Amino acid sequence: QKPKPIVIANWKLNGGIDLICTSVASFIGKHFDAQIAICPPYIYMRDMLTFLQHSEISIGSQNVSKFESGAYTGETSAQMLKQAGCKLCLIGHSERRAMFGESNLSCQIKVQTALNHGLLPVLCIGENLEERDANITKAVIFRQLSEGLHNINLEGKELCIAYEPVWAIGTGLSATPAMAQEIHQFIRRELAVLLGKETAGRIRLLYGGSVNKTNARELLAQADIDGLLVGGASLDPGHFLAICQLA
Ligand code: G2H
Repeated sequence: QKPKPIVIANWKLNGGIDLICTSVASFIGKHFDAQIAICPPYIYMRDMLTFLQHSEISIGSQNVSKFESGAYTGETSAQMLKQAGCKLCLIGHSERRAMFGESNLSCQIKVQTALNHGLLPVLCIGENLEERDANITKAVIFRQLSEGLHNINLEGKELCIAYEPVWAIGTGLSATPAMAQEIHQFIRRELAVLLGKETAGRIRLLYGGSVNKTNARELLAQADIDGLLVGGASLDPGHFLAICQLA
């Protein structure tokens, strides 16, 4: 039996008051079979949390500091996010790895920090085109998992893994459902080795990379795909709503 699906919108550095208003209008009062979350830029979180407080939508962050507090200009801590009402945080998105120096080690610290403060960490992993062409996709993913989850104890805690092949992000070139399933199955197997079979079975695995309302259903139908991480298509609330209703 598959766990409850989860669909997460990642607005990245996009959105504004208009998108907040249309999203709230689209989502309020709706029931979903899946868990739905939106990760807006930090500055919009409070508005979203207030407007969506009586809805089924959770709010998440696109990043989290590895530090607790102190002289770390520009950072937002897990405790602050939790206290504000956030439920989850993305960690190690490929854009943060590629452009902001995020490493497997910093991801590991962030996963632990998020867990310590009761946030659901969504650890993002995936190979780039060069790595896929060099046939080292599985080695890259294994390393991201084993280093990113090193010494993490998930007893009584929840974790999600988002597999996002970098070549599929924002390109319109989604992985085929079969390609995604092959890697998700590999991830599930490696998680079982790293964390035990029972834990691996309850970690929800999300696919991300050019997800839209046309490919969402078939992706979700795969045995090891438990959810979706949606970027570009989530900036159109009607489109994102359609994806959520498929889950
Ligand atoms: C991958 C995804 C959301 P998009 O980054 O995290 O973006 O759906 O635009 O490929």
